[in-house]
Formats: sequence, C-alpha cells, structure tokens
Amino acid sequence: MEYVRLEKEGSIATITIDRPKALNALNLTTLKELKQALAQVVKTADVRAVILTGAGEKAFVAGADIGEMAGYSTSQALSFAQAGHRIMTILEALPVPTIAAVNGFALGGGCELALACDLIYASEKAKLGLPEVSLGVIPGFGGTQRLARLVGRSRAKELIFTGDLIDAARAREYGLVLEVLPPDKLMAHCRDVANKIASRGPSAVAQAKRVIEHGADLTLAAGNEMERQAFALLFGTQDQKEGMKAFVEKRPAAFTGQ
Ligand code: DAK
Repeated sequence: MEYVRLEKEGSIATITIDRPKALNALNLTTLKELKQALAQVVKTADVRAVILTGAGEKAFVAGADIGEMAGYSTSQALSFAQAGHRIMTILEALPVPTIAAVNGFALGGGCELALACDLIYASEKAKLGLPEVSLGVIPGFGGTQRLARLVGRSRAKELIFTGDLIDAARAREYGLVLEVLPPDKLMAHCRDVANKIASRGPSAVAQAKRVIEHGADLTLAAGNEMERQAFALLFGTQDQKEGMKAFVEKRPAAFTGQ
C-alpha cells in the first residue's frame, strides 16, 4: 500500500495513515487502502485491538483531500461520502476495540475518522475540528452525527457552525478525547490501553462493544434486553469458564477467544 501502513505487534494492530506531505489527507487511494487494511485486520484471528494514527509530527489526518474534492460533481461527492461512510461503519463494527492516537491535526474527515474509533487519546499538540463550513460544505463522513452524540448537540453545533479548531485540552473538556498526553508518550499510552484490553476476554470485549454501540440507538428497555442476551451468550464460551475458574484459583486467566 502507498499511503497506509499496517503493522502488528503481539495482538495489537497499528494502522498508520502515511501521507505526511499532505498532512495525511484522505484522498481516494488512501481511503481504499484504509479499507484494505481494515479487511486484513478482520481476517487476522489474533488481533485484539487496533490503534489508528498518522505519520509524521504534525498531523493525525488533516481532512479529506481538498484538492481532489474541489472539482467533484454532486454525484461524485455522493460516492465519495458513501466511500467514507462505509469505512467509518466498518471501523465501528470491528469486533475489537479501536483507539485513535491523535498526534496532531485531526480536521474534517480526520476528526470524523477519530470519532468512528472507540477511544480517542490526543497529544498535547493536537488540534481537532470540523472546519468544512469554511470550505462551503458540511462534514461528509458522519461528523454531524457522531460528534453530536459524543459531545451533545449544542456543542457539536457550535463547533460545526463556526468551524473552529480546538486544542487537545479543550477537546478533553468537551469529552471528545479521553486523555491528553505529551507527544512522546501518546503511542506508549495507547499501546498500554490496547494491551490491557487484549488481556481481557476477547468475546466479552466484543460483546461489550456491540451492545454499547447498538444500544445507543435503542430504547433503554431494548438495550437492556440486548445486554441480557449477550451476557447469557457468553456463558457458552470457554473464556467464561476459564475467567471464572482462574478467579477461583487465584491466577491470571489464559483467554483463547473461544
Ligand atoms: N487536503 C489536501 N491537502 C492538504 C490538506 C487537505 N485537507 N491539509 C493540508 N494539506 C496539504 C497542504 O496543501 C500542503 O501541501 P503543499 O502546499 O505543501 O503541497 C501541506 O499539506 C502542508 O499544509 P500547510 O502548508 O497548509 O501546513 P500549515 O502548517 O501551514 O497548516 C493546516 C496546517 C492543517 C492548518 C492547513 O493545512 C489546513 O488548514 N488544512 C486544511 C484543513 C481542513 O480544512 N480540513 C478539512 C478538510 S474538508 C463530503 C465528504 C467529505 C467531507 C466533506 C463533505 N461530502 C462528499 C459531502 C470532508 C471534508 C473535509 O475533511
């Protein structure tokens, strides 16, 4: 792949958007390669968490590629938005947690990419925002929906209507990022979180992710019913037997994902 790197260390996969000359902006090729990388992750049985980041010092992803988008017709814009939405949906539906390591600018489509991840950590140097209205458009990869669900409609409207960029500390205050780290500690922190998740029961983590994600669109009663079903289902796994046996025997559990 030209603009996307996929590396695996133990059970952690790291996907790096690697187009630093354009601040890792998402052109069509990059989107296609990101989709390929995610497909590869799905095929790799022992991946337990995915970290997504940007190459270089300056950017996570500075947005969709403005040069490429500039001449789009309405129908081209629709297929571009559909391609972006498909990728965000694939990310959200991955059975393993995804962590955005926001190491610099996360703007427009880049911010939307982070928003489609389960957890967002940022470097002190990061700047986040959805500046699309400054370009005469609106977010096209799910930002209007995911940002509003994460930080509330009012704050999302403020950020989207003004197009303002916010620093990492402000993003944390808004609940958009979980923690802010010194730049040289960001990846280590994300790996620590990923490794901790990887040490837990994989089916349990997958079910927790599924139930939280799907439950967000349901009534409380329907979401609780989904939780009960998933809880019961896990009692059919080896991991539940091992997890509880290990507790009783006062030793760490050796989960297999079965
Ligand atoms: N696209 C293409 N190239 C970009 C880019 C981007 N989003 N961001 C930066 N670059 C390129 C710059 O053009 C420059 O290239 P050269 O001139 O060196 O060839 C290089 O990266 C370095 O950037 P700068 O020289 O500008 O670096 P600075 O430090 O001065 O400024 C910056 C950094 C991040 C503040 C600035 O580059 C900037 O404002 N970039 C644009 C940020 C932005 O507006 N992002 C949102 C993009 S819009 C939709 C689908 C999708 C979307 C919307 C609708 N539908 C289909 C409906 C999504 C939209 C977006 O994401």
